[in-house]
Amino acid sequence: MLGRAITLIESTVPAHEVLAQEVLQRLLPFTGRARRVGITGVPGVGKSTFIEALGCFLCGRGLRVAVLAIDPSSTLSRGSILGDKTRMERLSGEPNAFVRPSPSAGCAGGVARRTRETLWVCEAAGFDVVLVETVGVGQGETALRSLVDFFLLLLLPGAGDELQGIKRGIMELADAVLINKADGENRARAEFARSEQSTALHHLSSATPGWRTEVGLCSGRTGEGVLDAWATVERFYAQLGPAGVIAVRRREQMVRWLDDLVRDGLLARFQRDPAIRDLRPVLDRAVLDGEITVVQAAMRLLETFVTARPPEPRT
Ligand SMILES: Nc1nc2c(ncn2[C@@H]2O[C@H](COP(=O)(O)OP(=O)(O)OP(=O)(O)O)[C@@H](O)[C@H]2O)c(=O)[nH]1
Ligand SMILES: [Mg+2]
Repeated sequence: MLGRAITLIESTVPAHEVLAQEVLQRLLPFTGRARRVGITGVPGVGKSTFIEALGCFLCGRGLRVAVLAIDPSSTLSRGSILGDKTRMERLSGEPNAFVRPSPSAGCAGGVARRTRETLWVCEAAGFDVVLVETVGVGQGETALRSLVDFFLLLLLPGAGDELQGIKRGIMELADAVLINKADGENRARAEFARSEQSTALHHLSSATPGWRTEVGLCSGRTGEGVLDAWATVERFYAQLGPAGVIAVRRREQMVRWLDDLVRDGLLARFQRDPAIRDLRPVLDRAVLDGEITVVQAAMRLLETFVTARPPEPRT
């Protein structure tokens, strides 16, 4: 049932979209009860392995765990979805776990279009923890940050910051930074990376008011540090939950999402408006020929859009 609801939500068939929103509206009262944790890092940093270790640990504690793995590669080769799934074989076999790979299919930033709603459906289905895995590729982190409470950044020991695409902006989104694969020969390098990142973080502002971003070590392979990582998440909720910080964050996320949807929707309508399509090349030329200013051209386009537009046919 859960899988079918998510498939409905991911559908781009207009009739499905209407039905999906009806389903979501009814589920809304049952949402909001899970720990929402986002996990990101460069390809191969060990996100899936870490999530599997964490997920199994949480299931062992009697918690119900949903994993939404956003799979950007599936836009190119649809087969890779299954690749990721098999990599969480152990967790997928847990009766209290639900692993769902979502193709990000052309979505900016590698976060699937419907991840937020899928997360709500998982909450309504009674999951205590929702873990969202996404590959860190620039915008992806910001998109992920906008739909989780706690944001965990995994780093590799020894790889240079540039190689890992670590930018100040991304460090500032994290509630915890873990140097992963801190096992075997990597151990010493991981220790070094930890102290480096701790120092770097001192100069950055924290992602969540009232919370200092922590840097730790872990190994998804051996399971070391996974328990500590979860203890950090629990401390985060214990410390910030009663203060209302998480509730405020969630409200802000909703309002910002509404803004985004309206803006995207307006832009899409604008771009496919027949009058705009006719006028645009004419104005482009006029601007380039120096006949009118860019501001004048923009005003004409907007004026045309709001006045001369027949109502859209319903699809
Ligand atoms: N030594 C060591 N290797 C690890 C660890 N975790 C993962 N690996 C290895 O690193 C590789 C990538 O692991 P994944 O868990 O698939 O990494 P990922 O970040 O999910 O990768 P993408 O989903 O492709 O972005 C695999 O070959 C793992 O066996 C770890 O804790 N220690
Ligand atoms: Mg993965």
